[in-house]
Order: sequence, then structure tokens, then C-alpha cells
Amino acid sequence: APRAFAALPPLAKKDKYKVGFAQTESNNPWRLAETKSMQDEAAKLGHQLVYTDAAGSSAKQASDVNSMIAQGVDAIFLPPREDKPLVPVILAARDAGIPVFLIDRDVDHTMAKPGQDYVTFIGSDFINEGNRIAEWVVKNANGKSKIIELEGTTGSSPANDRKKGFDDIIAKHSEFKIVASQSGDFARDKGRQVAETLLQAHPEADIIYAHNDEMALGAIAALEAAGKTPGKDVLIVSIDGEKDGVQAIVDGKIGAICGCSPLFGPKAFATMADYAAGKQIPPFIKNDDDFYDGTNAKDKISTAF
Ligand code: GYE
Repeated sequence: APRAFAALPPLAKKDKYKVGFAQTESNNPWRLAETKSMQDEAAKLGHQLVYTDAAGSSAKQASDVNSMIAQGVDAIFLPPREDKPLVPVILAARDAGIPVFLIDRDVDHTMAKPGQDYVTFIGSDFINEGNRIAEWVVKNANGKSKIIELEGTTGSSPANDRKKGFDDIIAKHSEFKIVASQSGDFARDKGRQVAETLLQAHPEADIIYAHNDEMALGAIAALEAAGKTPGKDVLIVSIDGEKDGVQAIVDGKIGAICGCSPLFGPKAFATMADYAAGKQIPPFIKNDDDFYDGTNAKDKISTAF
């Protein structure tokens, strides 16, 4: 039977570790950039990386983590696809003596806690991302006011918090109205399909807020197929800062993007080393986000992923 730890399991100080990285999916540039960053840093430091791809399934991601536990990895890096279904395997890893570091997505803190059940959450402040995009919309909408919101993966921490951060600011400005809000699962084609349906139901919509660039690019395709001009008839804003997204700002199709870096490798492995060295790890290690709009997109595109 696994040994139950009252607190976080320790990590022995070693030169080389065998580390699990249980990716959620690989269907977009953000995920591919994150995986490459993790693999590059592991290779640079000489660690063995056990990599799995859950292909968009929380159930598969949970079984991937279970097999990492069975293999006896030293530590696990996990971006939990949704904020509840991965909690049992996070607790199972803890009980097996394997510290878990959450990267890019967090879990529901009523079910598992950083500093107790897992070491920390490393990632962006998604509420702040939603706030910043909403504030930009309030300033730059130029009379446009009817918003369609394309939400990320249902039950994922970035979708929950990007919605809250945006909706809270918009609620304070009575000239704006969110006419529809639905999940496009952070995916380009799903975003296109959902945008098409919502635009048919709400032809008056003149702003689209997408929780990531992939869905914004899907919405651009839906608008163009409907004979509308993105950036002119409909103002589009999103989050991430992938190359195609920043290029769409340069092309006048997207108004603004709040950046969200996928390059976790150096910070993730440095945090693991600090933990092994016995340093105090804060429960939230915040990434700073870039911001792109017409004033800087051309200059910054070379740094986009
Ligand atoms: O914004 C999105 C990806 O969890 C922060 O997930 C991440 C988000 C990112 O699929 O594009």
C-alpha cells in the first residue's frame, strides 16, 4: 500500500532525475511550444523526461499520471486539463512520495492545496488576463458593444478565470452586453463552429472575446465565411500571443491579445531544484504576461511563439 504523507513528499538532491511531464493535448502551437520548452530544458540539464500526451482527455491524462507513479518517477510536472478530474491522481502521487508541480493550469483549491498536496502552481494570473483584455475593450470599442464570448475548455482553470476576469469588468460598464458565451474547447475548429452558430443566433454581435488565439482564428474564419470583415464589422480580442495571432493584429483582424507564455521549461526545472535544495516554495509562482495591440504587434511578432 502507498505510504501516506501528512505533508508534501520530499525530493532527494540528485544530479539527474527521471521526471514525468503529462501533457494535455498537442493540437495547437501553444502546447507544442510548451512541450518543446520542457524537453529542451530537460535535455540541457541531463534529466530523463517521461513524456505523455493525453490527446484532450482528462481520463487519459489521469491514467498517464498513474503510469508515471507506477514507473517510480522522481517528480511530476502536470498541466491538469480540468480542475477537478485530476485531483485524485495528484493525491495518489503525493501518497506515493512523488512531488507534483502544476504548470500552466491549476486545480480546484477546495479539493487540493498547493504547499500541501502539490508543491506549487506555476503559471499566469488568468483573472488578470481577463481584466486586461476587458479594460482594453472598454477603451477601444468605439461604440461597439454586443459581445460573443468563446470560452476555453469547460472546467479548466484558465477558462474559469479568464471568464471571471473579463465578465467582472464588463459588468461595471452598462453600455456593454455579453449576448452569448459558450465553450470552443480552446481549439481552432471548435471555435470556428461555435462562432458560426452564435453569429447566426446573434447577428447584431460586434465584439468577440476568445479565451485563446486558436479560437479567435477560428472566429475570423467564421466571420469571413459569413461575409463579414474581422477587425471592421467585428472587433476581436484574445489571449496567448501565438505567431498567427500577433500576425492577425498586424493584418488588422484582431484588436488586442494578452500574452500567456508557454515557455515553462527553465522555471519548472529551477523550481524543482529549489524544492530539492529545501528552499521555501511559494504556492503560486506567477508568470508575467506580455500585451499586444496595434501599437506594438509589428515589433513584437519576432518574439511570439
Ligand atoms: O492559453 C491555451 C492552452 O492552460 C494557459 O491552454 C493554458 C491555455 C492556453 O490550450 O491556448
